[in-house]
Amino acid sequence: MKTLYPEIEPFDSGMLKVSDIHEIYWERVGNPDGIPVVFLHGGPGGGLIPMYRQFFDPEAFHVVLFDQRGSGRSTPHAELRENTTWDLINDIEALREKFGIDKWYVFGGSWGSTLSLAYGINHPDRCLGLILRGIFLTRKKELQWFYQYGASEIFPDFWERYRDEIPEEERDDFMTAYHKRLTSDDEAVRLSAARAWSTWEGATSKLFPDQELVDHWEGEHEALSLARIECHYFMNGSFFPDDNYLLNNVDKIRDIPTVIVQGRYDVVCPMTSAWELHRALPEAEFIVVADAGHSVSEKGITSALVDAMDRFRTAGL
Ligand code: STX
Repeated sequence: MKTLYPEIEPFDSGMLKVSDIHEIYWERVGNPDGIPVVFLHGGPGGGLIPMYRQFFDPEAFHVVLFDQRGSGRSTPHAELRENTTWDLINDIEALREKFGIDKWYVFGGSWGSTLSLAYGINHPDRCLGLILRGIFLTRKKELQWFYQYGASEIFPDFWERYRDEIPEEERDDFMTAYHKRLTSDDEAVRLSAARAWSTWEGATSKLFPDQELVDHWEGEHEALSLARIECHYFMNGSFFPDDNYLLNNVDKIRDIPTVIVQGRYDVVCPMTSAWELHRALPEAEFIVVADAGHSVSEKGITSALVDAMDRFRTAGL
């Protein structure tokens, strides 16, 4: 079983202006002359936490992490304008160019896997490899499962708060009902909806629910960006041209070394999507963690990810 590398501080960090309104926070950890990696966080809207720096041998890798538009320390906070998947892909390219990187490993879980796949499909020549965890293709059936009906049957206790935020007459379409509240002019309405939405995800992310994770997503700053940005992206089909965009374009990434890590009991992003990706991309290494849910901090998932990067380190040197 592998564990995280020790806590580490960035050797460099800053803000990059990426549009008339947005500036994104970025940081670099590890060895500036090492093998480049870009880290893509989840949500969208989830932002960085310091633990994300610890999957990579700091002597071997040069890791670039950033808060996606509206997330974490990026400004303006929880902003939905000029905030699409295509904007994020362009931001990844802007960071790559800023640091003079030719190609890099792309490491992402959950929404980070969605964005990694979309980036790989559009910029395959820039990818040394893809490390994908908790596969999320943001298709209607995945959103329906988590936000309308399905996961509700597995976590009926936590579901109540998510459900009760919305009056009965609007419950046939939770996504639309939440979108209305998350974009309301009334700050109290926005925040209450954001907390109900975000804690649902926090509560269901681990095989064994973790109150600390729920409390984290109760925070005003965290809840507002995660809920508003997720709902905005999902209402818009993640801005993809069609529901099956990622699987339909998998040929474009076929030659990129890829590792897929999936918790068997992932309720946020059920294993079917990882399985369908595996079937469409049998060249990729496919690792099912037998005793894990969705969270990157579950032991088996952390171990598989650290091990994948350790193996790429050897291959890359
Ligand atoms: N959201 C999937 C996702 O990207 C539907 C994700 N799941 N949990 C997270 O992100 C946080 C860790 C940011 C809560």
